[in-house]
Amino acid sequence: MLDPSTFIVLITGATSGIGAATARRYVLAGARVVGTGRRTERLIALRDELGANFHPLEVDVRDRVALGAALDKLPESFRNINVVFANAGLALGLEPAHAASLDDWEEMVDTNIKGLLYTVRATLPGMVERGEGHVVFTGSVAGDYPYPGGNVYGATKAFVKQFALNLIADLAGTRVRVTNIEPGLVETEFSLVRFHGDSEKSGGIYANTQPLTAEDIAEQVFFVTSVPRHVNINRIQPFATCQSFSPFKITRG
Ligand code: NDP
Ligand code: 8X3
Repeated sequence: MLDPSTFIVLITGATSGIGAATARRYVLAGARVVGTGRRTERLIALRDELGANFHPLEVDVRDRVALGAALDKLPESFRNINVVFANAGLALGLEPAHAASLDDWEEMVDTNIKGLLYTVRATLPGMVERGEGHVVFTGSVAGDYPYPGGNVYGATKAFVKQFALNLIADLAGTRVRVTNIEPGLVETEFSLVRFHGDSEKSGGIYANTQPLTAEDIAEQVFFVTSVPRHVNINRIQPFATCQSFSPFKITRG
């Protein structure tokens, strides 16, 4: 397994959920982590908790200019990023397509697709030049399986899945690895965000279940990046044991 103290990790969406848990996992293992998000106070709290090996970077991934500038200004000891965890993302709404909000759709596309692309494009050349690196995405089961109301969210994650595979094709011979992690139900602030802050609705999603935790996913991110350099795990799809599939819905009459 690789020595985690050699990792300089960029995590987008480190202010909450999977990103925050992953930042903790890496720093506690001895890595240096640049953690991004829009909520500065949360980044500062993480810095207070994790110490100098965590570098907070307040930036909105939808702003490609600001993202590029912020990464260019990183202190020397955080500059040579060799693990990029492009994780920032969100679902907004669960309405059917004919009733969904176009603003919600645009924000998901801008964050989950374009923000992820900006993150990759800003960091990939350095990793290719240095001849090592790893790009990890937070995809989703929603990129594989349709469900009512998953319309644009699922489509953004299908984009991420295919982009990951195409990156693997482009990066052949560069020693830069790519993994798409595609979780099922994970209890984070995800549903609270999806339902625009309605905690009753979001609580209902996890009621009487044992969902995956953010720490479960963090462990898997850490694992896929720690395996020896000749191993590339293309995809991994962790489900909660309580989660499964439904039969096809057939409208009769
Ligand atoms: P959280 O809502 O807890 O975390 C989302 C993170 O994304 C926050 O840190 C948030 O930071 C960040 N983020 C959102 N929009 C932006 C933006 N425009 N710029 C910068 N950061 C942004 O949810 P999760 O931890 O669950 O979500 C992380 C990823 O996991 C997402 O891509 C999600 O789609 C995916 N996922 C989640 C699953 C689940 O069931 N929870 C299952 C499968 C995939 P801030 O608001 O401070 O900017
Ligand atoms: C999050 C999982 O099933 O809510 O990506 O879309 S789901």
